[in-house]
Amino acid sequence: MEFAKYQGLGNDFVIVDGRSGSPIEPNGAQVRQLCDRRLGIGADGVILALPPRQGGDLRMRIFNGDGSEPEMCGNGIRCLARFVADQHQGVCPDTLTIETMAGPMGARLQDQGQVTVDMGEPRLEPAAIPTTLGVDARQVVAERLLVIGQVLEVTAVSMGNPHVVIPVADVAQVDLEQLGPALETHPAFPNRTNVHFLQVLSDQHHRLRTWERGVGPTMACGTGACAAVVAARLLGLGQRKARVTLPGGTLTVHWRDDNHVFMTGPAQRTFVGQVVLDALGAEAENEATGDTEAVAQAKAMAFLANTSLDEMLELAANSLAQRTQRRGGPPVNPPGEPVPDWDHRGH
Ligand code: ZDP
Repeated sequence: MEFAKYQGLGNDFVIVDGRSGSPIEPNGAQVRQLCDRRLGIGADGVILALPPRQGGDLRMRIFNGDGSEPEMCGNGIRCLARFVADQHQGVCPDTLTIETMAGPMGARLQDQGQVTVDMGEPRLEPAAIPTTLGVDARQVVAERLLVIGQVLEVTAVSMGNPHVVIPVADVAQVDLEQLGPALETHPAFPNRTNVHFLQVLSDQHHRLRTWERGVGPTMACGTGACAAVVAARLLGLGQRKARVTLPGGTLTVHWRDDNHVFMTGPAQRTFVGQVVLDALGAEAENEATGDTEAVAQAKAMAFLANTSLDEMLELAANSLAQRTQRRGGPPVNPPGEPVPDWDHRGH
């Protein structure tokens, strides 16, 4: 199968052209392996270019590295627009309408490898995120949330996909590996969420560190940069137009007065090649369904993040008691009583 690799600020994607020929439908295991930097090609996600359904130029599907399918992807859509332009031998229209699960997005090819995307309108209602925070509110701004023993003030924005933004004094001090997954899988976000820590450099320039849903820490997140500018504005920390500096570089975001968010940044082809799909079947054979592992992992993370040590010990004790009783052994002793030596009775 032929593929191209593109990157935008170090957020990298395998792009497969499914605009002609038979439809392609990768399973979760195949996506994970394509994204694996040793067992496959290596990428943060896989993007499919597909024929349009609603009068656009093409349709985009995107998969995260864990095999899950998000609604939208900002860096990915810039990469896809550049991919389409690179495929064109002759003149390519400089504006493309790309259909996504979050609606049609307009992408304009600019000079010097830059692409501007009309990312549509942010959604702020709790149900649109979705989140259980601020149920009766119109928006979720600086809501307090307990995450692994810390109270964080989170602002939630949907750019088609869910984001939470947390202002901090210094993003370098944030323990992303701990807080990222705990927030991603927090029960307050039923579809999980992308997580961003925001440092205000000025009212027109922010620094962002991202933990992406279904991926982990990435060099950049386009939808996240848009969500961050919207959140900063809602919090009174920034203007509607601002630069956002991510580990991989800087995007320009403009939340216009007509409520549309425009994002400008680079997109670049890094290589093209062929991948042997037969070699990608191995992991798939060991799994009943593509999503099982991702979902199980998310549940485990949520459990770990949101269960106290005492609760875990109690659960473990209960489950030991149940298993012991199923095996016909004596009930497990309440704490403080001596443990009988029943294991030698032929178990
Ligand atoms: O919403 C999600 O699950 C994200 N991981 C999708 C990918 C977002 C992306 N990094 C972006 O730039 O918007 C591609």
